[in-house]
Amino acid sequence: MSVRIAIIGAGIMGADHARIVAEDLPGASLQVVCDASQERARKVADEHGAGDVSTDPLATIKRDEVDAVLIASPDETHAPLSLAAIDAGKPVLCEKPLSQSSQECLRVIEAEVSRGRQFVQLGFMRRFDPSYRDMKAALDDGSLGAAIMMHNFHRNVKAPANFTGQMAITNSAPHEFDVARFVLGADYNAVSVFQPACIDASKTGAPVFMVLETDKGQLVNIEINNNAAYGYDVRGELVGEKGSILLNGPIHSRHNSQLKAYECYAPDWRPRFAEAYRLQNKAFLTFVRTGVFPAIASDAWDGYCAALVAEAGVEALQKGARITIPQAAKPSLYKR
Ligand code: ISE
Repeated sequence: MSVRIAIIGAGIMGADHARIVAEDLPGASLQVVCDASQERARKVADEHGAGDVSTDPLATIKRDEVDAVLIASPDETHAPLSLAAIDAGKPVLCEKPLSQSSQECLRVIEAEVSRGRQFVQLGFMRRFDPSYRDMKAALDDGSLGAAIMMHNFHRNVKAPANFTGQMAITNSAPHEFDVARFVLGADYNAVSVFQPACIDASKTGAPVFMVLETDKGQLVNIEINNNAAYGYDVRGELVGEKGSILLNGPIHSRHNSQLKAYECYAPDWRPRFAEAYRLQNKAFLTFVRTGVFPAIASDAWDGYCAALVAEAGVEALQKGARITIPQAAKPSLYKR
């Protein structure tokens, strides 16, 4: 039996998930596309052969002919819609962040704990990216020695008009908060945030530079630059006592022209992380079928941990101070 999926949100990520379900997910079918704009939902539904469209997310989640839900609507709807899916007893793949508020993440965690099982797989897709997985494997097999530092660069071409300096921390950097925590197998103790003195910090997408300290004594630095102009560029290097490992993006070709050789950058994250999204969504399908939470996927607890860092990061930026990150006790449901 095919797993019937409802996609909530038909924007840039909803459309991409609809394409993945339609083209790359044998065993899944696109049942409904739901969006506040009927026209946008219809466009995505027609492009990817969905059975129906809707403008009501809560009714969509409850439909009998929907087995699982994929949430790709605006950030502030992620937690309320995840709660609705849990209430309906349906597994959900929710785009990151789970919430920008750690308290709201806790409500999702409480809902799962009270039902005694996990429903929410969180879309921190980088955990499935082959280059980050190589990084984690190199650390786990001992070839790097103990990890000391992780350097991260996250650059977008141009920040969307609504992007504030705060969103660099609450919307973009959570990818690094999560994947560095995953690779290092560590939690964070403290965060400091800097901005170059030479920039206009009030400008949409102004860059931030963050330094995180882990509970294993490592340093993780993250540059977020959402107005990098030249391309979508994510870099990372993990430095160990015996060596280091650098991420490589998927580069399929090299151009030779006018005495130059060059490679091209993607305009946004979708091509760079296409394989990660595909593998993540495949893992979600297996989760829906078997009820076994995917071993490497992010869950509601990981979403909570990312939100704690984001909150501390915003405070660190506002106060210009190093902020300690509260440690919380993980419920046994999330111990893997
Ligand atoms: C965006 O929301 C994403 O999730 C992308 O993966 C990330 O690269 C970008 O910075 C975010 O704004």
